[in-house]
Amino acid sequence: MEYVYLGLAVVAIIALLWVLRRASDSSKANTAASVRERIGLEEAEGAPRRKRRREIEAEQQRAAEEAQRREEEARAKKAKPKKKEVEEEEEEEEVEAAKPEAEEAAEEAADAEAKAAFKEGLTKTRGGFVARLGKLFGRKKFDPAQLDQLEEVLISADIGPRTADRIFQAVKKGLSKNELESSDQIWKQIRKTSREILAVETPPLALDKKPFVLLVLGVNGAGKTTTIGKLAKKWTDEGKKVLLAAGDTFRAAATEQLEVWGDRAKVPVVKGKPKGDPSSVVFEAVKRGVDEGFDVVICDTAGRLQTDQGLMDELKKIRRVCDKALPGAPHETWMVLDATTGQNAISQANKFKADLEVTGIILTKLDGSSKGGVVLGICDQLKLPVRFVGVGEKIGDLRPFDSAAFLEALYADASVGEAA
Ligand SMILES: Nc1nc2c(ncn2[C@@H]2O[C@H](COP(=O)(O)OP(=O)(O)OP(=O)(O)O)[C@@H](O)[C@H]2O)c(=O)[nH]1
Ligand SMILES: [Mg+2]
Repeated sequence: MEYVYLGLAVVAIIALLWVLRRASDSSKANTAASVRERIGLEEAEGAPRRKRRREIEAEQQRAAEEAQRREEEARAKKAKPKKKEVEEEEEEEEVEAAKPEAEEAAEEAADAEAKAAFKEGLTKTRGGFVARLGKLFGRKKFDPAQLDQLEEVLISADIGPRTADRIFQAVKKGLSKNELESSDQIWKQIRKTSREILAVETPPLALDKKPFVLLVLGVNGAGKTTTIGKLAKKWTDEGKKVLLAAGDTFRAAATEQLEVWGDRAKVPVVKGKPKGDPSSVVFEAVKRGVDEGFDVVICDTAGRLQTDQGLMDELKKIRRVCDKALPGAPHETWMVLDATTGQNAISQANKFKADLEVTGIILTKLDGSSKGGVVLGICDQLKLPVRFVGVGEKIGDLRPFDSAAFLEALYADASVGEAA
């Protein structure tokens, strides 16, 4: 009996142990899940995964949209550039077509402006010897017996006796007996000869030199400093970097006068000491022009008479010093002549030219002169090109010399309509 009880007890214990083990297993599983849930592990690991998946999906969506957008753009571009290209081509064609037109219009405007300026500037000259010629050849038919009067008028024209004779002989010997009876033919011959006289060889300005050095000289009060101011403005407006040299250390206030023009043209001025050596001012200016990359250096000088040997030698020294500072400089030496002085200007220039290798002329004060015909004498006797003409005291009153416009203006009242 004892053995039966013992057996039952063992079975009961085994059954109990089995039940306990099952209970323990299920409790372990529940606890782990709840703990993981409680500490948020499930959330912490699951959320990013879900988030990444969402992000990946969003990225894929964006990529698809981007690809579609690019494709649409590419399609649109294929159609658009054609239109754009056509428009651009059309625009280019229009610009090309408009360019010569614009240039032509600008040239015409400049021509008209030059003609008007010359016409205005030569008013007094036209009222002088040209008016007297007009009286002589006023009628269609001319009496050759009056030919001597033509010589007289030409001599009084202040163009120099040699030039007066050249024109006179061209009429007298160049025309037939019949032609000499026609005022129109005589006017034609005067114009033709004047045109030949003005056809002086004019080499292009070497403004491409770096810097282009210009020496300006002439007698007292001719208009050197004023012209330098006008040139500085003109070339600055054309985009050049201009420097001025106050080489007139002789006359009190000459440097200040140049500085005033420098301010107006907005260009710097190299100056020296009063009564100092003008050569050293010019040397310093040319050196600075080279070192600082100026395009143009214009050197003013003191006014002097061609008869003053000391002052003429000073100009020679200035020239030598220019060449030391920049071999080849000065590239041009321009003589400023006052148109109101008439043929005196020609004899002055002859002496300067012989001593100083003058390469060009600037004729000032044409606006106030009745002796504008002196241009004919200058070109005929000096064989120097007239580069510019001063037609007033203001900074813009400078015109490039245009022989055709000049002759047209000079003989504007002549009876023959044909352009000179
Ligand atoms: N009407 C007129 N006057 C001018 C012209 N050019 C210069 N002048 C005047 O002429 C006078 C003399 O001009 P400046 O430039 O001082 O002459 P300059 O040759 O430098 O004189 P110096 O330095 O004394 O030798 C001034 O009163 C200028 O206004 C011009 O084209 N027309
Ligand atoms: Mg001066």
